[in-house]
Amino acid sequence: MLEGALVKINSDTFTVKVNDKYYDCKSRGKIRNISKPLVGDKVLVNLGDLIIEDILPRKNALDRPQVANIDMALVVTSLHQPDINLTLLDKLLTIITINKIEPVIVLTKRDLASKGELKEINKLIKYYESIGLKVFNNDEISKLKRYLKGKIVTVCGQTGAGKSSLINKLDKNLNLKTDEISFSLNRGKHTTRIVELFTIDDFYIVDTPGFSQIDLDKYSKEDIKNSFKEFKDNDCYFNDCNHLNNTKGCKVISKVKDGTILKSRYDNYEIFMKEINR
Ligand SMILES: Nc1nc2c(ncn2[C@@H]2O[C@H](COP(=O)(O)OP(=O)(O)O)[C@@H](O)[C@H]2O)c(=O)[nH]1
Ligand SMILES: [Mg+2]
Ligand SMILES: [Zn+2]
Repeated sequence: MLEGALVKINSDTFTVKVNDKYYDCKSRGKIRNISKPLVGDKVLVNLGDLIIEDILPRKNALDRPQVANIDMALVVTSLHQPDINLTLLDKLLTIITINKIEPVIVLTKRDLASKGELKEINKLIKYYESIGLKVFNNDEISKLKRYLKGKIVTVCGQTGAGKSSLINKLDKNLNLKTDEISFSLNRGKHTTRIVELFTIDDFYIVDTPGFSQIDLDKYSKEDIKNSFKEFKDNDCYFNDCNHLNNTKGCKVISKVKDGTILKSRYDNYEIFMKEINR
């Protein structure tokens, strides 16, 4: 058996890259307790009968998009069409961080924003950078490429934000369809959803259809709290302070009041904490 990378799933055909060659394989079905291999999985294949025999332990696995072993996620965020949605942005940052993936913000459609809006956006960018995030514009392609070197990358963000367009800019040969409502082919009985990891220069990237609804159900309040990096190292009166009420000397809340912590970040934190009941 040989080790390879699962780079494409088209219905029940799994394309595995072994030593730079591609093999279309089938899966044996349930492997240990994993129901289905995911794009990004490292797998052991039997090249005699083209069967995936085993899935190596995963670093992480996401539901939306369905991918494994991701190092970085580009949170593609348009300023207009669709309008920037800070709650969705923060939610994606939270989910990605909890899954031990580095989130990277990529802003698109700056050309559709007014001067005044760009001024506000620049303030936002400064804030996100101050909490340790990388922020790129979708025209900073060579800079972005250098940052993705050696990584397995996914894109995420709303439908229409410019994810496929961005990947096309990263690799001029790809020609991914843009403006696609859905990745489904053969609508109807046999709906096929293709997930594919593209090799570009020295990194891998997977395109995914967009979404606007995601839920935080499977995460805990502790996870959510820890994903807000700027809330850490604030010695609130209570060590286990959830930063949700102001009566007991909460340093986070006082920093929101004095503007050190961005109000929208705190508001979204409150929304997420209310959304889950654990
Ligand atoms: N004005 C403008 N349009 C863009 C930009 N990036 C992408 N688009 C357009 O936005 C639409 C949706 O892009 P697409 O890449 O399909 O979005 P996806 O759904 O996130 O994959 C397409 O018509 C693109 O041409 C941008 O920076 N500026
Ligand atoms: Mg797309
Ligand atoms: Zn607190």
